Amino acid sequence: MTPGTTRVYRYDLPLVRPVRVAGERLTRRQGWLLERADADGRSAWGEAAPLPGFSRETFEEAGEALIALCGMADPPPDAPPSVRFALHAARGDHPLSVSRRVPLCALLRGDGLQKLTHASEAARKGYQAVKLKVGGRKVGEDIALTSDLRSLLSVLGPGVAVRLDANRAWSLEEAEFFLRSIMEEDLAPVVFIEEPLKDWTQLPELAARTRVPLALDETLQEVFGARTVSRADAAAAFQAASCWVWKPTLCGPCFPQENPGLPVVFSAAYESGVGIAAIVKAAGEGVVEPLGIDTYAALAEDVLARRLPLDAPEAEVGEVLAAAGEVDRSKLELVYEHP
Ligand code: OSB
Ligand code: MG
Repeated sequence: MTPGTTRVYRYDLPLVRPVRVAGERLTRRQGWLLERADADGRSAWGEAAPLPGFSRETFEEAGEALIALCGMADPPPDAPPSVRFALHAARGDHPLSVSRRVPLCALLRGDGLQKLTHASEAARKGYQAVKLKVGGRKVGEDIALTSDLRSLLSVLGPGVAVRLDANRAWSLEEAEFFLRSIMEEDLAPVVFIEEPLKDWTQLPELAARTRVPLALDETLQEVFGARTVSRADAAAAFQAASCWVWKPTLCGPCFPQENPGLPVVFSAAYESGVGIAAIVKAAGEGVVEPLGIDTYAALAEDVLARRLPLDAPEAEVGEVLAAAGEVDRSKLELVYEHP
């Protein structure tokens, strides 16, 4: 690589409205950007933005690790996942196919009624998938809302798939009750439920008792991101899963060999446009499942000069990467520069 300049910046962006993640209430989003400028002045960017409530590394720890490691081409495997993601993206290698279109999933927002309104708009616009968060209300209310959503979609947009995500809210009994209740109906399809169980080691038992496909998210973060669970210990849960939800900020950038050919959903954790574009780029290299990057809509401002073109059922990888190349440095605070 031509010698150039490496810079680390801090950003702090307002959200459209506060978001609840893992019991934390976020009103702003903070993170770090890495810029590698080559001798010709071309820059490649990466982002390290640990998500409070999810990431094990703190914001400060990520910044320190990014500055310590930013000279390396390949970070050590035990570096924080958000930092590994930033370093990988800032390598700036070209994607295999920039002209590719990737489908997007709409993350349903607001209270119950607003979620249904959002879903009907998404169906009208042609989205193939919508995602409903469950587990945060009484199980009976979740069953009713899921049923209302699926009834609506079965009328409005045949072909709109429903994704559910319980973020490990339930006991085995609660999850079984919920999944059996929603299995009885013949409505818009539930393609998977992410992480229904408080105790992820019971996933094989739940899979044996129910038929709704199970997707892994937090379990992958623990195995590949935080590395608090060994691959061997996760083997049975991997077997029970029908889909992997992969968040590069929380799992690390590189999709592991262990995936036994299951569908992969690339997903976001409220990154800025720089991180979101890196996810689109990774997904554009082969994945066809609708991307879970609608967290981008929660940002009231971005670090980019113009917003990424993601407010549609599909995104063009090349257009997203072009927009992500124009970083607005007035939104950034320079914290490190070398040489
Ligand atoms: O559990 O999937 C999650 C965003 C931040 C933290 C956790 C999660 C999410 C999302 C992203 O749901 C949106 C998506 O995956 O479609
Ligand atoms: Mg999830």
